[in-house]
Amino acid sequence: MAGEPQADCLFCKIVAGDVPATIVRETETTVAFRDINPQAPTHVLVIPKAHHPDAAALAAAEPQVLADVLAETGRVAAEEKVDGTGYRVVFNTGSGAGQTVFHAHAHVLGGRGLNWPPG
Ligand code: D5M
Repeated sequence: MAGEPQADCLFCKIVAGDVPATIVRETETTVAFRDINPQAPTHVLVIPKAHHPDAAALAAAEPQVLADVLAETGRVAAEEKVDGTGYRVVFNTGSGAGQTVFHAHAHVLGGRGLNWPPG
């Protein structure tokens, strides 16, 4: 069923506490933790606790939780003190766009200059 934990999902295991992560924020519906392979001085992932394979699926199934994820990206940016200089929120969606973990997640990247367009 949509939203149920998936046994083979790495981020569901982080939500369950079965895989360790450096958690920086948690709400009723979301978890934020540091990316294991940071691409910027601040690189935090914000995920819904519920399992949805990507942001589009999350938007379709639980739009309020997607709003919660987005609200959390702003709070992470403020706590990491990158909101003043600027930061980027990215949802890689589909393997062609670089998505490797198929549990919806927002990347929050900041703390250095960010080029546009992205690669
Ligand atoms: O982003 C998936 C991201 O997930 C990628 O930047 C690495 C990160 N990752 C993978 N495993 C872990 C663990 N165990 N902890 C923290 N971060 C992790 P994507 O947009 O799917 O390419």
